[in-house]
Order: sequence, then structure tokens, then C-alpha cells
Amino acid sequence: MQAVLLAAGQGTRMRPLTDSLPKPMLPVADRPLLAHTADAAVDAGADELIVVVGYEADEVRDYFGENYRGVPVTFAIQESQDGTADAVRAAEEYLDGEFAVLNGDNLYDPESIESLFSSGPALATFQVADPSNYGVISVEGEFVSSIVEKPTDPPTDLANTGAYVFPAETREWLDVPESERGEYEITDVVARVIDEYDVTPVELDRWLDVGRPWELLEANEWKLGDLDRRIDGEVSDDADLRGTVVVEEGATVEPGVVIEGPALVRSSATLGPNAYVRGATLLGEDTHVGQSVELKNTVVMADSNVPHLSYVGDSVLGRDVNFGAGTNVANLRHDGGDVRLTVKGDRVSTGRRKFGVVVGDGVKTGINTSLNAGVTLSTGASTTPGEVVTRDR
Ligand code: TTP
Repeated sequence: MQAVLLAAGQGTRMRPLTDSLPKPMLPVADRPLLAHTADAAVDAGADELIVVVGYEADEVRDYFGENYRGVPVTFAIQESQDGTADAVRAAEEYLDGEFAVLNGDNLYDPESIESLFSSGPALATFQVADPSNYGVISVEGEFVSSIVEKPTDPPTDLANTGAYVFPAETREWLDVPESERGEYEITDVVARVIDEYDVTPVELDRWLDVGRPWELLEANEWKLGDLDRRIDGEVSDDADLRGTVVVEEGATVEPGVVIEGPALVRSSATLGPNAYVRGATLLGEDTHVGQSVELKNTVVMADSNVPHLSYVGDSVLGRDVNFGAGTNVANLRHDGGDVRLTVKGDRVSTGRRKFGVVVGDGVKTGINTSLNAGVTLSTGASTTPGEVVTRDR
């Protein structure tokens, strides 16, 4: 079966991390987010991947090439990001039978995707606490009876997870009217399929929609937790690596380092001497984390440095960031409330008591900078020595 992966979106809620990298290419453990979705599709038996690209398309094209794990890859171009139905329409010319569609920025548990692929026509659901933020699915008997987008009074707690197996005829139903928010939405296509076919609901065991920066941390918590311990890099006898730790070939761990896994130290990264890494932490390629630095539950993307005397917890650092000596991050409010973050101009709860900061590519902090919980530093921002940063910049 052909699998269409939607990866053209602009990822506006993930800014500044998506200022020059498309959201599906953000790192989740040892691969970009989209590669986990592609893996689930390939493991479930996809014989062709049709990747819909648009925003920063070359980043996706360069990674996947023409063949991914032995499966041919076709790229469909969505010129302007006018919605998920419009994205599938971009792939329409390459489709020739029953086909699957998966959101390229969602993590699906692979076993459930396998049952989805063998149950077509089918739609994947997941039980959520806050259904009114999702497309909500109702089921009657064995089949899906309706889908309603973000209802104020949700009929069930089953969210639509953006994973479907559609009958071939769906190609003729992709021209849906523009929705209230000005997009062409796949929900309207799904509603038509539900009317015309028996659609089987497949409940996922695990699912994560990665839309906002703290969800990138959650995605890493999930996939770092799935790794097997592997030490291929150079590790000092005086380092202490506990639990699931992966040190890739070409990475260096110096004396005095303590790592409590799950943690991944990617190739060409250098860690230590005397650093402490705990929680689910990813050190990207060519990163440097040095003397007396403590990192907890943090993603550090490629080419970034936290070289001396810092604490960084529950944070996401973009690429090519440099933290001056003594830069410290607060990740807990004194009132114990959930940390809030700015998403598209609004302050919203992360739902996490512990959350630090989001740091765009190329940020440089002066020595002894203090960053308050929930601060976002935009791409290329800098701070002066001794600065206390309590607002986004
Ligand atoms: P969304 O998460 O709705 O959109 P987005 O990824 O652009 O993020 P944001 O809302 O923060 O701007 O998209 C769901 C999936 O569909 C995701 O995998 C991206 C993809 N998509 C497209 O391929 N084309 C589109 O026009 C849109 C809107 C989304």
C-alpha cells in the first residue's frame, strides 16, 4: 500500500525552532521526527512513501532521497500550505489504489499502525482528556459513525490522530470547501468517506502530536526511552554511564562525567570533563557540553555549546547556540504552577510543572545570564553578561 506522509506545514506553533527547519525534520532521538513516522509506515508494509513537502522542502528531500529503507520515495509538492486536504490533493496524481495517510509530525506506535494498515478503510483514534481540542470520533457498532472538528461539547473522548487508510475512490473527494479557518481540511474528506464506506476505528496504544516545543521534549522522552544501550564512542574509564545511554561513534565522554539515561550523545559531540546529564537528554551532532555543566531532560541540537558552569533543565536548544559561562535556566515556578510559554503570540500552559526555555538557532548568551522558566529566545538573539531574562526576546 502507498503511504502519504504530510510534511509540508510551516510549523508556526513550533517557532522559533522551525524558522529554518521544517517541523518534521526536528530531532527526536537519533532521527528526525518524520523518520519515525516513515519507519512506522514501512514496518506496517508500505511499498511506496509519498512525502508531501512544501515549507523548507529541501531539508526533507535531502534526508530521505529516492529510497528509504528499501522503499521508493516520491515527493509531492504543495506550493502553498492551504490545509491537510489540500496536502493530500498534492499527492493525488501519484496514487493508484487504497492508500494510507499519516501526519508527518505525529509519533505513532508502530504496532498500532500495522493493525491500521490491515483494517482499511480505517481511521486511528486515541483516548484523550481534552477532546474539544481535536477532531472527535464517534463509533457505532464496529464502525466510525461521525467526525466533528473541535466540538465545544465532545460526544466521545476519542481523538482523530491523523492516520487513515482510505479507499481508492477518496481521490475524487479531495476538493472540499474552504473551512471557517480558511483551510481545506482533511476532516471534510474523512466525513465523506465515513458516509460512503464502513470505516474501522483502530485505537492506538500510544500517540503524540508534536506541535509545540514542549511536545518535542515529550517526543524525545518517548523515543530516547526506546533506545538500547550502546557505547561506540570514546568513553573515559572515569566516566559513569548509568542506564540506557548511547554514545555514538566519534563522540567523546571525558573523565568525571555522570550520565543517567536515557541519553543519546550523537557523533562528534564532546561531553565533559565533569558534566552531569540526567533525564531524557539528547546531545546532537557536534555539540559540546563542558566542565561543571548539568543538563536535565533537555534537547541540544547540532553544533551547540554549553561549555562551562551551567544548569539547563527541561529545555530545547536549537542549532548553533552558545551559552556563556554560568548561564542558568530556571525550570520551576515558585508557586508550583504549570510553566507557560508563548505560542503564536499567546501565553499558554505547557501542562508541565517543570519546563525551562526554548532557544532559537544561533542564540548567544553572555556570561552569568539567568533565563526564567517559560522564556523563548528568538533566532539569533543575544543577552549581555549578568542579564536576568524574564521575557521573550
Ligand atoms: P498542522 O499541525 O495543522 O500544521 P503545521 O504542521 O503547519 O503546524 P502549525 O499549525 O504549528 O503551523 O498540520 C498537520 C499535518 O499536516 C502536519 O504533518 C503538517 C501537514 N500539513 C501539510 O502538509 N500541509 C498543510 O497545508 C498543512 C496545514 C499541514
